[in-house]
Amino acid sequence: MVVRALFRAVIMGPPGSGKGTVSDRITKTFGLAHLSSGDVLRVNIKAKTELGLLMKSCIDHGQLVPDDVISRLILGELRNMEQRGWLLDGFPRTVPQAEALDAAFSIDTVVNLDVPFQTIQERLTSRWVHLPSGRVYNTSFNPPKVPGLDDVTGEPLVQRNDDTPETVARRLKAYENQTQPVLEYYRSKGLLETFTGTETNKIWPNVHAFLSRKLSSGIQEAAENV
Ligand code: G5P
Ligand code: MG
Repeated sequence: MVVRALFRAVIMGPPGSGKGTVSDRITKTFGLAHLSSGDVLRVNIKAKTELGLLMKSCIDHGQLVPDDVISRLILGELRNMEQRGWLLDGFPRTVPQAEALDAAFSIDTVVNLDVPFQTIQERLTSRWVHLPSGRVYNTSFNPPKVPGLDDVTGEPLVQRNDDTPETVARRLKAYENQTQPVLEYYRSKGLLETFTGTETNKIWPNVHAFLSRKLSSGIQEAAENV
């Protein structure tokens, strides 16, 4: 049996399902590093890197960026995190990306947030983000302490260019066509754990209980193999 010292997980769900919000709670509770593909792309866009400039129009139009580009970028970031357990958010989003991840790393579990599309559309138009850290707010659900400013740094918050109603509709279409097959891919490997609901605060206790069990069984398994 393979002894796994480091816990490696993926979080999936449609745009606006709460991946960033739940990731923040998971990483704080379980001490995992968080890597969000969307955050990595937005930091590149803000810094006007060559890659950021090339990817900007894809993202602003609600389309996925090419598999080879994002796979190279994310796998490169993960290789710099070899010594840490991590939670991957927003990648993989297509079956070829899932295969590229599988070829490089072994995944312990995939947390899937199953939130209805109607719930999502209202959320995204009231979202504000702190770009350098990826911290996410919402004017009704999770407002910043001072309107328009990040709680930790006091820096200004911005709205994402892809949070307009038309672009959100395109992102949901891309999710249906390109990302839903990834759920089947992980289900067939016995890795998928789905959490259904319309409110993060109700979904979170179930995610917390599941990961607590999963992590403690991993520690026990490792101990039995020493
Ligand atoms: P991203 O950045 O990965 P999406 O579209 O997958 O973007 P997004 O929009 O970041 O996902 P989320 O992280 O699932 O959503 O959700 P969130 O930010 O936590 O919550 C959304 C809002 O709802 C927030 O304001 C939050 O406060 C609020 N909220 C949370 N829970 C509740 C609740 O219970 N109630 C209420 N009322 N509100 C709540 O990807 C962006 C783009 O990058 C490219 C693509 O172009 C993509 O469209 N990209 C990739 N392309 C190809 N391959 C990949 N792997 C790619 N990764 C990124
Ligand atoms: Mg997100």
